[in-house]
Amino acid sequence: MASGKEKRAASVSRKTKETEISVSVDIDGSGSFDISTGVGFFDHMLEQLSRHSLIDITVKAKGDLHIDDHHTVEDTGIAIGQAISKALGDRRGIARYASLDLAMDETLTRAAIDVSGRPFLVWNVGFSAPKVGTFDTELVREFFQALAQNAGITLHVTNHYGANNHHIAETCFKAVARVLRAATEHDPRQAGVVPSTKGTLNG
Ligand SMILES: [Mn+2]
Repeated sequence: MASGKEKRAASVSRKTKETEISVSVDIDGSGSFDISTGVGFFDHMLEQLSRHSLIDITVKAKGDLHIDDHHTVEDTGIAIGQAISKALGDRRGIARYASLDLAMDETLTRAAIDVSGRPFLVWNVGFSAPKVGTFDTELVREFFQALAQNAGITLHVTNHYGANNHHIAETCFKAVARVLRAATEHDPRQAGVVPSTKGTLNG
């Protein structure tokens, strides 16, 4: 019954022939970040994820950007997901579910989450251009697929409408940040209890 007393923080280092990545997260942080992936737009998105989830996130990634951004984005998603899962431990006392619609100028995007231990991504987001600046818009999905798989979360993301692809991508990160914050928050009415009739949220 020590819920809320353990520090919900973790670090993960991951090295392959394609990428070398170190990630630290603190679930109960203040949204401070130190992010460097070598991909400017992706850094900007991960900063939104930290700032609006209030999860402190440090990312140092060195990837094979001479090929493209794919490995770096996907493997960063894997490492952040693994760090979040590790930090959440047995997920005792969390709210578990959250959803919201997030507006940004002309764009509206919905995210719904179940911090269930069961990885699943439902992705209803389309882009009208293959790139934002030099960033491949299809990598937004790749990131969230890796995050959901490795964090052990069910995540549904739907873009209702939007004209600007930068805004569409950014609302995905901000909406997921907000539901991640709400669903991993301690629920005082179920302090110390795993919020599942099955008794476990570890898959
Ligand atoms: Mn922006």
